Amino acid sequence: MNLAEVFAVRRDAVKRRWSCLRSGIAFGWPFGHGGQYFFLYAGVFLVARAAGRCLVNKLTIVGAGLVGEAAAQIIARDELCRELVLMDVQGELAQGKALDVWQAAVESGSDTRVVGGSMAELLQGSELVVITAGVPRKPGQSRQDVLSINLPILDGIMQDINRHAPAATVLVVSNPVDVLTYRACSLSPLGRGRVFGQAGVLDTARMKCFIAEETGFSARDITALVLGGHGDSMVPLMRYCQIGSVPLSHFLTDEQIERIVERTRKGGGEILGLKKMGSACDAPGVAIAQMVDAIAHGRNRILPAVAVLEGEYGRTGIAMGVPCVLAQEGIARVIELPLDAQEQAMFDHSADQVVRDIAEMQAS
Ligand code: LAC
Repeated sequence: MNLAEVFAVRRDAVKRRWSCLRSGIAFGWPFGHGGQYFFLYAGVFLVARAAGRCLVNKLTIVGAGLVGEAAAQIIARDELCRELVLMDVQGELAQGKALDVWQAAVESGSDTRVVGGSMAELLQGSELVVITAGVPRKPGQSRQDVLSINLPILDGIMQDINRHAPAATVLVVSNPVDVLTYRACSLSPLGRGRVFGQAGVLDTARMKCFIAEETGFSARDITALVLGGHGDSMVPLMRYCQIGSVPLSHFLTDEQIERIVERTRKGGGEILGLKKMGSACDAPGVAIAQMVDAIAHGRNRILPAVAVLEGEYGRTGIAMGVPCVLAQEGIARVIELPLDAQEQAMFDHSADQVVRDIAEMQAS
């Protein structure tokens, strides 16, 4: 089902409930004002629910590993779609996790249905597909080191999407995410607005966390921004970070800020080094769910996303983290921020690394 059809379904649901509301008021008439008001309030509630609930009918997460499962839990709990599919080459594992996630969601009062399996046909009718499949890096490896394993996996998934869910918006999460997003976009007819990646929401969350730790202030009041490739050369833009609308430099010294920048750049590696058996999964899961929420509700949020650049920041033929307007249709706009000379140099350094990684992918 494409988005226009989803809207048609929502419109019909609203219409049906509106007509029930009118019949309810008529039915309540003989019971006096009490009866009418009861049906009026119940009807308004149902119409509002029909209009405002999740706009995604079917969402598939390909890859039922720890990140896919963490994202699934939030997506199902928050009813961000009606039907959630967990797909994995290990079909029974996906089925088991789907049951577990579904039962947890039911406990939270959610009506999202969750199914699992391995068959590509499960993608049929998906409006949004999140790709988390592939191997995570091991301690000491860079994200690019898992390219040779994850590239053929992504290629196969894109083939399945093009066959079974050709109109689906695609959110790439598997690493190396910049390279794989570029690849996915080049394999899809939908363009960069509908095929993009997640990295910056996670990197920004990490930076907010470190700023909260260093200052002792509530993370709620912290706004932050990380651009560039999802690697150790990512670009935390400290000039755009604020706490309660006050620039960060008001509270922290240059040395403290530099420490936060370094820790953010290596945030994924820090967790991997400690866990040893696997990389981060909970925060990436929340980051995915935030992007899905922005799409499902058409919120027009400004979030960093891995986007194919078409001249922005002086770059083409590359995908990397930039601030975007995330709307119902996907990326509605890439926001080009004015960078000072130092920021532009950091951005270029990060972009050059991604260019090398993409060249390696193309040569393989
Ligand atoms: C991280 C991996 C998931 O940054 O890319 O934790």
